Amino acid sequence: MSDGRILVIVPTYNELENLPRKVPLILEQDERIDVLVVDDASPDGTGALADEIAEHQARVHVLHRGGKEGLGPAYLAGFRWGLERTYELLFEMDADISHPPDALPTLIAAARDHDVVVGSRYVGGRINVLNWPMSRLFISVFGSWYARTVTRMPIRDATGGFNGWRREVLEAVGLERVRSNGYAFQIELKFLAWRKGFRLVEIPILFTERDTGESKMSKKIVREAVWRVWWLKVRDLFGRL
Ligand SMILES: Nc1nc2c(ncn2[C@@H]2O[C@H](COP(=O)(O)OP(=O)(O)O)[C@@H](O)[C@H]2O)c(=O)[nH]1
Ligand SMILES: [Mg+2]
Repeated sequence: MSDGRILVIVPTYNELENLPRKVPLILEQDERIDVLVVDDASPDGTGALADEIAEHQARVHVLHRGGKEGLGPAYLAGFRWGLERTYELLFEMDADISHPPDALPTLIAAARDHDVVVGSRYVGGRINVLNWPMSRLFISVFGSWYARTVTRMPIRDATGGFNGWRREVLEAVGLERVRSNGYAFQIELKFLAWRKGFRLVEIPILFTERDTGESKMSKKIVREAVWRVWWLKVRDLFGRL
């Protein structure tokens, strides 16, 4: 990363309370940062609130989509929006409090000599998660182990959603081939970058469960991740990446 512009993409679905808290915290981390909110027509009016924030803050942009299509398609739309402009580093980040904005400067600095910076809950010999029930923690830790074992990708937090991508990575992986929708989306994108030979690094972050609003995690999202890693592996074996 040189002095290039940075885009932090925040997908939203019913995040009325979280969004206005989160956006200023992101912007204050670095003056090169712009925020793009990608809202899937949230019934609670998050999209309209995002427009209002953008009206008062030139560094905030909003992409409205027709309906809830999942995290993957929302991020793909956000990445395309950023790549059409001059952003050099593009981040994914939840609208809730779970991904700490004050980790951004460390992640941005790490992107100077890496292509993908992964905000990771599971490096440094610790599990850095606060306020998750054991069941959720188990799914996440087991899921990361499972993804790592099946794909052989040396990333401990494969499903994590707080990641920064240098523009060249997103241009090289071929976003049009990305199919995953939920957590599998995070695994797929990291896997593609890794297989293309890009340099990934995990930086420890402390993940705190949201204090307001609802998680969109579902059994369907977990089921998708379970079969997708095999789909990735097979596609790779047949040289179709
Ligand atoms: N645009 C859009 N955002 C979504 C969708 N599903 C989840 N999100 C957002 O993606 C982020 C992560 O989802 P979240 O429910 O926090 O999942 P969790 O952190 O795994 O519990 C949050 O900012 C959500 O509002 C979706 O279908 N479309
Ligand atoms: Mg979340």
